[in-house]
Formats: sequence, structure tokens, C-alpha cells
Amino acid sequence: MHKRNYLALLLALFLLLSACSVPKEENPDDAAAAEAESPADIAGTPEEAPEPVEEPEEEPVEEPAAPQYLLPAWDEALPSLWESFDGLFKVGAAVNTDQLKPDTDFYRTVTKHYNVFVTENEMKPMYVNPAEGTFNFTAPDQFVAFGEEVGATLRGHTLIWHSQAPDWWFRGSGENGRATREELLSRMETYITEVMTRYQGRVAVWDVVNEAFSDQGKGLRMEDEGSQYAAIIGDLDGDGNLNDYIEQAFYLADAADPDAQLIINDYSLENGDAKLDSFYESVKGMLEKGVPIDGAGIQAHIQIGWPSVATFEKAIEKLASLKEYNPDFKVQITELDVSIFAWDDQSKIKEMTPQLQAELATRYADLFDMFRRQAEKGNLDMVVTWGVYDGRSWLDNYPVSGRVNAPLLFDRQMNAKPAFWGVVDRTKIPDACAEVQTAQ
Ligand code: 9MR
Repeated sequence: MHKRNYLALLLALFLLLSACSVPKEENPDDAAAAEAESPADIAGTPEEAPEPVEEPEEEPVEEPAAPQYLLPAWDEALPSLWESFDGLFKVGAAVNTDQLKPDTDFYRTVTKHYNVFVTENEMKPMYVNPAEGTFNFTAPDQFVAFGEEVGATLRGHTLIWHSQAPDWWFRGSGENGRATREELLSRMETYITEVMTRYQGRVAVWDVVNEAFSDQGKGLRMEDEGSQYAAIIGDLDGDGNLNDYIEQAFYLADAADPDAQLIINDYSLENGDAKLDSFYESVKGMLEKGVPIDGAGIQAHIQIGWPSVATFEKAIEKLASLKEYNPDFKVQITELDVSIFAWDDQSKIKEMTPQLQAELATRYADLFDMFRRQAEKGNLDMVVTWGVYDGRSWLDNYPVSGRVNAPLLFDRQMNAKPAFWGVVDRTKIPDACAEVQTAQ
């Protein structure tokens, strides 16, 4: 073939082949492969390198405003809870020892915000004294070591309680296999002495007796409300009432650690009803006899709309008036949380709208303003919340199974809620709630 014809044939063949080939980007598999490969992999040799394609200009994305309020609980920009009330009252929280690992966000949070700690469960008799003669101090020892390391005040919760007592505690050689008065008194003595002397001078405050009063305002909690103590121990001194087991507990506690602050603790006192009255009368009677009770613990598992702050404040004042019988007598708020549900509300979830956040924040602000007033009057020396953040609160699933609550100052991610600002600076509530709005 003539050389020119040969070249023409080659050119025609080349043009035909190019026209038949599928452009690369139209093949979805290739496109996907190209996407998956790095630019260097598909660039080929320098001669084959495609013309650089100009990137389309990206729309400027508006950066969300830096959070000012809803910061992680451990963030240095947040004021510290305990420092906010320093010199007025101490601020604490219930914790579990599995949460206290150093160098974690939880550890940074609790050491920043609280100067009082209490174990939520691990210092209850069923865990500490599971069988007669067997004591298990692993968790309490860890808790006390933590408290000492961070220089916090520790509460011991709790010594004498009808609930969460070990199985064997009320069983014995008495009628129907029940413990006799002597057996129960001796167990109380062994327990209180063993536990309190171990932590003498290290656990400064003890809930010596917990939840000993009737929910119906009938005086002491008896067997119909789940406590065998009064029925078994009875009236030791013949004065006609059955407070004796409580009195014994306080005498034993005072003997074990004379410097500890000894508290009688109960729930629903803040509602100012018959339960408060019978609690007050009973404690007054014991103080008049010289029983070494140093204070009343108001647990304060309250709700967003109940009771009123005024009713709660009156309850504190009533109990604090017992300083007439013991000048050192104080009220402590020992287990504060604010449920966003009414007690028996069967709904499972409530959206944390800015409005609800504001309501909770205002509730907390009103409460802490009142605590401040009461501390200034010398009535109150400590406020402890029952937990640190919503992700771990006894109020999830209780008393309504599947219900998700939000009763604390830090949310499920351990970020500050507007409620936190309600406590430390109520003027910031609107801005904190606006930030909730932006985040939603
Ligand atoms: O928060 C505690 C929860 O984890 C336990 O299951 C429960 C068992 O009774 O006790 C809870 O703590 C209670 C505290 O010891 C005494 N006052 C009421 C608290 C909430 O129920």
C-alpha cells in the first residue's frame, strides 16, 4: 500500500474507534471506582494527565455559633457549682465507684463541681454486710480513698434502713424465725461500730437512720409500710413510744465517731404535710431527751411543679427550729432531683423544648435562691443532688417503666442544661434556652 493511503487508513480507524468508545464518566461503575480511588491513582502518566478541572466555588457554610452555655460539664468556662455557694453551703452529688476513674470526663466533672460526695448504693447494709460476720468494704474503701484524694466531704448513706437490708438481717431465733430484740440490737451495734470506726474522721456525715416515718403521717413507719424495726425492738425505756431503735442507732453512732455529723433522713418532708409534722415531733422528743441528732436530711425527690418553693422553705424552717434543742442542728438537702413528670404520669417521654428547659431552670433557680436564704439564716449547710447527669438517674424507668426523665443539671451527654445556669446565674436562663432552640 502507498504510504499516504496507509496513513489515511490508520487515521480513519482511529476516528472510528474513538467514536465507539463510551466516555469514562458515563460508566457508573467507573465513576464509582474513580470516586473510590485517590486522584493520584487515576491521574495516569504525565502525558495523559487530564486538564485540571476548576472546582466549583463552594457555598459558604454558616458555622453554628460557638456554644456559650450548653458546654460539657467539665469545661473550664463553666462556673463551678460548689464555688458558686462557697461559704454558704456545700454542694454534692451521689456517685457510684465505677464512675470514679481518674482522667475521665466524669472525674473532671465531679471534681470541678462538688465538694461533697455520697455513694448512691454501695454503702447500704445489703452490700456492706451481705452475710452475718461478712463485711465487704471494697467499694466503700475506694469511695473513701477518692474523697480523700480530692479533699471532699463525704456522706455515709446509710446505716439503719428497713429497705436494702441484707436478707439475714431481720431473721433469727424469735417467733416465726424472726430476729429477737437482742439479736437486732446486737446486729445494729456490730454494724454501726464496724463501719463507722473504719471510716472515723474520714466520712464526716452519716445518714444514721433513713426513711423511718410513715408516709401517711401516722408517726413511725411500721410493718404495714415495710419496716420491722419498731415491732422487733419495741419500747426499751418504757416511755410509751417506739422511737427506741432510732435512739439506739444515734447513741451507737455517736460512740463510734463522736465528731461525725449524725443525720436523720427522710423523703416527702418538703411537702409540709402530716409526715413532716410527725417527723418533727418525733425528732424534737428525741432531742429533748438528749439523743445526739445533729440534723435532718430532706431528700427532696421533687417535681417540676410540686411542691411550691414556699412550702419547701417552711419545711426547712420548721426543722431548723430544732436548733433550740441542739444549737448545731442543721437541715441538709440530701437527694435533690426535679422530675419533669408528675409522679404517676404514664407518658414515657417529654421533649426537652426550650420552654420546658426554661421551666426546669427557673424551678432550680427558685430552689437555690431559697437554699441561699436558708443558709444565710444558718439553717442549711449542704445540698446534694441524687446523681450528676440525666444519663444515670434512678428516675429513668421509675416509677413508670420505660419513662425517660431529665431531673438533673447536666443532660444525657453530660452537657450543662439551662437548669445549671438557673443554679449558678439565673440571668443566663433566656440565653441558655435560646441556645437550646438553635441546637434543635
Ligand atoms: O438511687 C438508688 C437506686 O439506684 C436504688 O435502686 C434504690 C433502691 O432502693 O435506691 C435509690 O436511692 C434511694 C436512696 O438510697 C434513699 N432515698 C430514695 C433514693 C431513691 O429511691
